[in-house]
Amino acid sequence: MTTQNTFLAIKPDAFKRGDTAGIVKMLVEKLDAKCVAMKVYKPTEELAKEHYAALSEKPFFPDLIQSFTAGLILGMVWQGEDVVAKARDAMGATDPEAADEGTIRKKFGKHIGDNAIHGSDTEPGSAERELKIHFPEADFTEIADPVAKCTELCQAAV
Ligand code: DAT
Ligand code: MG
Repeated sequence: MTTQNTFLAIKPDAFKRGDTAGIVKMLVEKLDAKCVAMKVYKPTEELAKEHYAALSEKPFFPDLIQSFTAGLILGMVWQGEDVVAKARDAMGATDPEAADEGTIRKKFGKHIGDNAIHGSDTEPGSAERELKIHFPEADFTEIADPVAKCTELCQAAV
């Protein structure tokens, strides 16, 4: 078991609903990991297309890019043992209707196109690729209270 980093992001729809702190609280409770970076930003179309490049041939790709660029997101890096898979478990299935009780997408997702949170998948190299896209500065330091930091950043952004 080695320490990993994963990229997680609260998507624009959930950000707009004011769900950021509630989701970060669930990450704190479920991941047993450190949050080492957090920022609020609005993805450009270029960034969104690079982020979701593997899905560019899917019929839902235009809608996906539209929704990911529709507003602010809370991007985060979490670090810990096996954190990529732990975050996928905490998120739940891609479609909130299929997600297990107690998962983030079950609680905060509305439908497959509005599923509240992104997390790197467990394929080798996936998290590293996304971290380079979203956090090229790679300035990672433990955030003592991720919920408080989230509240501070989100209040300042709106
Ligand atoms: P995940 O976000 O669980 O890793 P994914 O990488 O397969 O899922 O897809 C990325 C996003 O694309 C997903 O969060 C929501 C959207 N998406 C996936 N499948 C979809 C579908 N069949 N219809 C509409 N949107 C879809
Ligand atoms: Mg994915």
